[in-house]
Amino acid sequence: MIQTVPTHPFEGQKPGTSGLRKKVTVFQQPNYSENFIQSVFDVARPEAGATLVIGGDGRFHNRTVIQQAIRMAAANGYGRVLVGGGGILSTPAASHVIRKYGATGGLILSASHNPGGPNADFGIKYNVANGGPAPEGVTEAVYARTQEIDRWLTVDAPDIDLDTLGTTQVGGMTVEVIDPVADYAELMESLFDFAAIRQAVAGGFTMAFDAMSAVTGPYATEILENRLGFAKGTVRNGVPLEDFGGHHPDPNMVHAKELFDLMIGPDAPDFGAASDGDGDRNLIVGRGRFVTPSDSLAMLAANAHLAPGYTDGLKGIARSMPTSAAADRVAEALGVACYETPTGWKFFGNLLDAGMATICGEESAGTGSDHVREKDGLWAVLLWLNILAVRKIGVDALAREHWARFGRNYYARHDYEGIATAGADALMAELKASLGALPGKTFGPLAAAAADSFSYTDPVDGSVSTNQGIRVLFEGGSRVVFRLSGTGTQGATLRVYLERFEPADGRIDEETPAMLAGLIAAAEAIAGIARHTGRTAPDVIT
Ligand code: G16
Repeated sequence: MIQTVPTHPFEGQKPGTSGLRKKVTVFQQPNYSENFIQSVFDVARPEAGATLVIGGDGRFHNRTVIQQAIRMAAANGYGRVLVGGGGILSTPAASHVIRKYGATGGLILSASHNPGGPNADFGIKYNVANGGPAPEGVTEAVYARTQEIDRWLTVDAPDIDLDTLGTTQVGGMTVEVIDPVADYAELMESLFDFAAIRQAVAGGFTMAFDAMSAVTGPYATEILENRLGFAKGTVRNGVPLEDFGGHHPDPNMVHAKELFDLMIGPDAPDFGAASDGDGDRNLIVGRGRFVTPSDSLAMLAANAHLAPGYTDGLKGIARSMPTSAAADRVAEALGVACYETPTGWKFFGNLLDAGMATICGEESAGTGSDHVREKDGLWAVLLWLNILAVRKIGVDALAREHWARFGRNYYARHDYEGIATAGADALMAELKASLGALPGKTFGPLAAAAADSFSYTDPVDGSVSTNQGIRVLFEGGSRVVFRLSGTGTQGATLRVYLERFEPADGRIDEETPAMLAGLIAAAEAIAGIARHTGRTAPDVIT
């Protein structure tokens, strides 16, 4: 059946770093989701019989869009859809399923760490055959298609039962409802030394994992409690809820405060971790020791060879530009390349496919490797557990040892959320115009050494991405970076990334806020944040 779009309902938004993200009410408009999904299919042009993976983070509206997408896939010539039981597939699990079963792509229904519920956010991401987010060429083509589309295709078929594993037919297409956890758990077991972790657990090693009522609950329960032997209750908020229990499923010190408070309090277990809405982000906090995502990347890279999946060492490390340079020092010590990419996981895909990098990370709590083509929250947790179990060391001791060898990059990100777009644009434009005058200027004890607008040339396909954030580098390796978010759903979000480097023989045992005070003042002097945004303090500090 061909459905003709009566008017043009698409409130255009260039798909950002993670697909299309809007309020649920926007997706509920007639033709809205269908228009976007059809545009994806029109661009993907699946060969007859191709396999499509569908799953989401369980948020409100997930099941509705899954049923729509299944009928549309049948009408668009797909031969098989693999859909996660209950409509569930974490983003990294979806990436793995796409790769493992040779699918041509997958629809991941999630607004990641944004809140869920009838009045909150929803999203649709399209991943391609390598399991990774659609590259810019594809997202641009999908966007262009949404601007001209005038019909979508569907078949007349009832909803399928998403809660019973097994195979059914929809309009001549096979739909398999698969166990969302099994393939992923098997992959993790192949990468990590589960026996060593089990032994540590048997020896009294304890942890708390906060699934934030989001998608990782079933994965964490199966892997941590059932397979690794952690006590029942180790996984908290382990049942995915459509509104994430009213919380913001973003694993940082603000939104995972309960876990954070536990870990710095007197009853802390040995290890604490959390993941986000769709399971690709991670928070790592040891007893009394928060590990910044940038440090986590560096520490994992320095010790990855202790896990069976990485015994051959790393081919290279990649980090997004705003992520601290801690990983660069590890790469140097290992004698491998370190790539600096724009923000967004899709930029790692080519490096991973080409075998140029093994481990990647972003300051926004994303870490992962070439095992899939997405960042992977539980993967990071398991690599940490593997390293701690083999080395018989705690998080704090490992961090201190790391800094004593490589030096320490004190780090924080200040977010100014929901600011007026005009003010945000003016701030960036003014900043860009002033870059030439910055080198040589001093801000208290800080002397600016260089400043630029970051652009990236992909070493694999030569594509160029410009305007990826403003970098101001100071003498001695400290930095401030200014960037506008590409994933917000209201107004603009300004991100200010602050990084102070202290060499191994410097002040490596101080409190972060005090160490960054000078940089915060410099950022204000350089960019006029209060003048442009009307804000004197950030909304979120991570
Ligand atoms: C933010 C982060 C990025 C991340 C992106 C998507 O983007 O800063 O590092 O890649 O979210 O993350 P997720 O896949 O978890 O939604 P932005 O543009 O808002 O800074």
